[in-house]
Amino acid sequence: MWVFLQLARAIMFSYLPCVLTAIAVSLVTCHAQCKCPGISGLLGRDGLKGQPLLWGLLSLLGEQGKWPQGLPYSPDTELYNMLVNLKYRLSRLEGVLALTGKIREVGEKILASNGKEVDFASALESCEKAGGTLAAPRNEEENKAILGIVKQYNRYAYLGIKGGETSGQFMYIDGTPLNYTKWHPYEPNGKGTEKCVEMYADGSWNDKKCNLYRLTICEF
Ligand code: MMA
Ligand code: CA
Repeated sequence: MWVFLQLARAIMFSYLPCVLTAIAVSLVTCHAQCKCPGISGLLGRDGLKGQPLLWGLLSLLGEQGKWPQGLPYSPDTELYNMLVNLKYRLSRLEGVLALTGKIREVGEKILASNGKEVDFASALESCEKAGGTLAAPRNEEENKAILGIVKQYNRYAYLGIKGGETSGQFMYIDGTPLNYTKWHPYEPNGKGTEKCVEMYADGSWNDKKCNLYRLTICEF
């Protein structure tokens, strides 16, 4: 009911042209899969800035009739618009980077390679310098996404997994135990002499010495 009252008020206060433009723009901007937020994207557009009534109406309707994820109602329209607009711009940037093969998104992870083949320590260092770490698959889906990059460059890659100094057990870089493995048959076979792990071109893993040159794939 409140929605309709607001809508009536919006029309009365001659927001109608703006609403129509908003709908038109959303139809044009929203592509097949509609990854971009139609309404929330528009909220950040200049045309709708500083129009609390319309903003309230649109955000009440939300993206799928819900509040935009993680953003509580705030009377601070400018700040809210800015955040929603940032989310929208970020999702477009991700679209560009994914389209051009610069990144792969899997769940919450973003995967990327600099295309360089270096030893394990250098690979890890360049990932950390960029604010990430070496990619370590935690499930089949992530393993497939990393494999996609291995195939893209046609190079084996070091994974963010290491054999422990004392236990010899393989762990993630942060020292936590593996919750998923994809060892190639008869691997790991290095008996502690191969402390790093490489991904083969079929996505399976081999324990391997750390001083070889392997593709750097980072996760963020
Ligand atoms: C190499 C080396 C090992 C791997 C075997 C598999 C000969 O050693 O890559 O890590 O386990 O090949 O045959
Ligand atoms: Ca091995």
